[in-house]
Amino acid sequence: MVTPLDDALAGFREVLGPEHVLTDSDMIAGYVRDWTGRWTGHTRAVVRPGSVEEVQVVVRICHEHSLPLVPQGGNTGLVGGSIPHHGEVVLSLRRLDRLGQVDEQLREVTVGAGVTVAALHAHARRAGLGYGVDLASRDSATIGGTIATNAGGMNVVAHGDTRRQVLGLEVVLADGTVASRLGGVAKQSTGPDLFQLMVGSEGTLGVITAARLRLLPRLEVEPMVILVGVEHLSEGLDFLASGSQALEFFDRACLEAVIDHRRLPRPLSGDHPFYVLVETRSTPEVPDVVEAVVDRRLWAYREQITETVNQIGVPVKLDVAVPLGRLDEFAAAVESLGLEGQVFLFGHLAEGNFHVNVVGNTDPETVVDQVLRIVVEMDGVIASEHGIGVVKSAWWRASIDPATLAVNRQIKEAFDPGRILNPEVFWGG
Ligand code: FAD
Ligand code: 2HG
Ligand code: ZN
Repeated sequence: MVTPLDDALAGFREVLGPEHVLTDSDMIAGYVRDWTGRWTGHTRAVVRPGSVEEVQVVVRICHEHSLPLVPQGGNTGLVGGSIPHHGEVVLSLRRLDRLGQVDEQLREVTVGAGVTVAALHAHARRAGLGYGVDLASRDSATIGGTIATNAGGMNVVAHGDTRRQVLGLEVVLADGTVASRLGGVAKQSTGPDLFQLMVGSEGTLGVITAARLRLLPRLEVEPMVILVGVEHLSEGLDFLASGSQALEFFDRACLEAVIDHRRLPRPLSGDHPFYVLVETRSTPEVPDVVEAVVDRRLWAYREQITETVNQIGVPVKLDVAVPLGRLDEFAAAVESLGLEGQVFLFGHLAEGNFHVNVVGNTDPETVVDQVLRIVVEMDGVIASEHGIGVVKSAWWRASIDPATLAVNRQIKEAFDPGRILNPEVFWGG
């Protein structure tokens, strides 16, 4: 008997060519497992369109056969939102990697959704410009994925999150039609902005195929990077000088793990509960009581934490933020939970962001509940930059106000009445 899926697969092959419809289990393994190794899904097919027209055909076929699909970029997402949990078709956008010509006057560029963040940086640099978002997953994370998750990264304090860089998008909607705004006009006031709704929608409202992005002038002065040992995280905020490009932190457990597993030298002679990393173009005042060192290579201690934690074991990851006045209170509250396993705290200090990583814990759901309860009690946010995915969908529905939740339901219904676009994210579980 020919099933709707068999019929759809035949349609995909006809349009994309069999080489871009992967069904072999070895070939699809890297698309069904998330980056941390916490989730492994399953699918009959990974489809790899090479143009917006091909994306349209794939989505239209899924629409006609009521087949759910999961859009996927670099598969570096950390909330379980990029893999097929229930046999969804995986729609890989990596082949949409066209780099448009940089408009040096407007400082803008149009790129395909599958362009990596690193490739965009290199492209902008060749035109004497820069891109405002940078993150350690830059070699794999795609522009489409970073828009779909509203990624933050290391330079939010200076340039804002991904949303701030997006001027327009091209999006394939759930029925296969295309909505597009990629024109290079600096300002417009033409009604509600459908494209900004796509930012942070995690593949649940449309498939992003291209983006018009803001670029930055490159500054001639090389920033300096300073690492400071502190007793309390709140002391780190003193280093938030004008001209700060980044203000990051990690705890003792992170430093020891990175030194151990990545064979890096100890950066400071003393042992401190927390370490604050500042990248700045102006010289901040470092009080005599703290130990500090200046060197560009210091970024390695912060950027290599995620990979190091994965080397130690499969982590439970939480990405939250609390008001800046409550940093020490939050760190103490997490410690007082006495969580089973190894706990690592690090994050983007300037945004009150904490990445709470726990390895060797036998009850991940309880860790999520305990930490998120503290966050909500402290008026924080349960997802600071990685998104909701599957890991926080129930918490998201329970913790946002009922009116906002109701509007979100209506938006989902309007964009995706057949519920084929990444159905597990936000609404599953
Ligand atoms: P994927 O993982 O493939 O997908 C993520 C989500 O976006 C999924 O819900 C997917 O369905 C959706 N999606 C992907 N592409 C599209 C598209 N074209 N259209 C519609 N929906 C789409 N994140 C940060 O915010 N800041 C950091 O500093 C940071 N550092 C990281 C460091 C490491 C080492 C790693 C592994 C991850 C890090 N991340 C960070 C998380 C991750 O890189 C980001 O969430 C990134 O935005 C995901 O991009 P991606 O292309 O890999 O998307
Ligand atoms: C970072 O800031 C990333 O390094 C990853 O957002 C965080 O691994 C994590 O939990
Ligand atoms: Zn982060």
